[in-house]
Amino acid sequence: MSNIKQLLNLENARQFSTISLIASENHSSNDVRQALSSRLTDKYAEGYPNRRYYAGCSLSDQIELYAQQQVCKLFQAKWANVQPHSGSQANQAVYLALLNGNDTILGLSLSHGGHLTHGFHANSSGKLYNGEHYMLKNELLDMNDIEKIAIKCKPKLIIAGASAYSRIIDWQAFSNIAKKVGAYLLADVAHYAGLIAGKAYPNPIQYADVVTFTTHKTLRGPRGGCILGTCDKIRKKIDSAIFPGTQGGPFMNNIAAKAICFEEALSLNFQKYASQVILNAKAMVSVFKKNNIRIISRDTDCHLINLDLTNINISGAEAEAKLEKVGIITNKELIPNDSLPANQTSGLRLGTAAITTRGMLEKQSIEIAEYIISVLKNDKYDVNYVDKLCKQFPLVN
Ligand code: DSN
Repeated sequence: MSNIKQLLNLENARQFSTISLIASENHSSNDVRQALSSRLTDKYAEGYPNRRYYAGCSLSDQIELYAQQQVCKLFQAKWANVQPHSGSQANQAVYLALLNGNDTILGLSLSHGGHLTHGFHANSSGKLYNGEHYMLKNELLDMNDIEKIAIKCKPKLIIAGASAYSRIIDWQAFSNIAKKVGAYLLADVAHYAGLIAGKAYPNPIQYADVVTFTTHKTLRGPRGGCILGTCDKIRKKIDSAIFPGTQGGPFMNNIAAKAICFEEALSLNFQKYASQVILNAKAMVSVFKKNNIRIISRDTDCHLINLDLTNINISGAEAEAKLEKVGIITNKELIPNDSLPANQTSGLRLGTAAITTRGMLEKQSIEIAEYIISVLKNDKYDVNYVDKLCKQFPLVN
């Protein structure tokens, strides 16, 4: 058994020498990772800026206020809570703030691309609250259908957002439905946050009562969560739901790293990055379509591509394993109305956030998609392709 330092070095080497197409992963900058390993990891700062339960927090206060200011600027929000340790804890705090036990929440079904925390029965969101779900219709969000379901189940909170939906989400239409049925609207933009920050995907801030997201996916920051809003009354409830409601001391090293990621995302370069992420995903889609591999929801408007592998007679689990052997890291994914169970799946989810961080453009995206098809179909392929590509596009920052 290797010691932990060896294992860390091996993980470094793994990331350098493989291509991550996991839609929820990215490669953070050196500055972000340096903040994570800073001495702030040692600091206790329970509470909020200027209202802490420990001494020695004046620098922590400045860092947290700066992170809040940067993220508000990035998303045009009025307030931010940058303390959530994860996206799940951000959502948990929203529910604690706005709901009573057993209230109804309405979100996209997990089996159609939703998230565990959107009311799935085995998650606390489905145990403590009554989780109702809408499904995709013809593999798209159908706002008329969602409205009918909302009228019928009278949710106290509607969740818009997904883990595996590749098209534009109509935030305004969700807001209209929420208003009509007297529900709060939560926009969970974990997947789309970086694209929204880079002005390449619509921002829900003016339509949702609360916006939650993770900072480590398309936003390319440290692993963590964040909550935004525009209404002061809701802010108070959210702040107390995070601390003391669901969390103790904030991870100040993580908050500093979030501040750096928000700063990075405010740059013009990040806007170029966000647009390129989508161009790369679209380039891949064109190759899959040409090769008769069905794209769930027909196309992509973001970093995400969901493939239906039925036409090439391979399950998502088999495809994931086969691709990992050649250095391409992906994840199996249920497709809507999948005939296979969740540990097999008929689908594979891909995302272009991490390869775009490495500097890859449409040309490489097309090549990678063609390579994936050859591997999955057992056609002839160059076993050294990934290694060469990784050397050509190293992790530099
Ligand atoms: N597990 C994340 C994803 O892969 O989409 C969501 O939390």
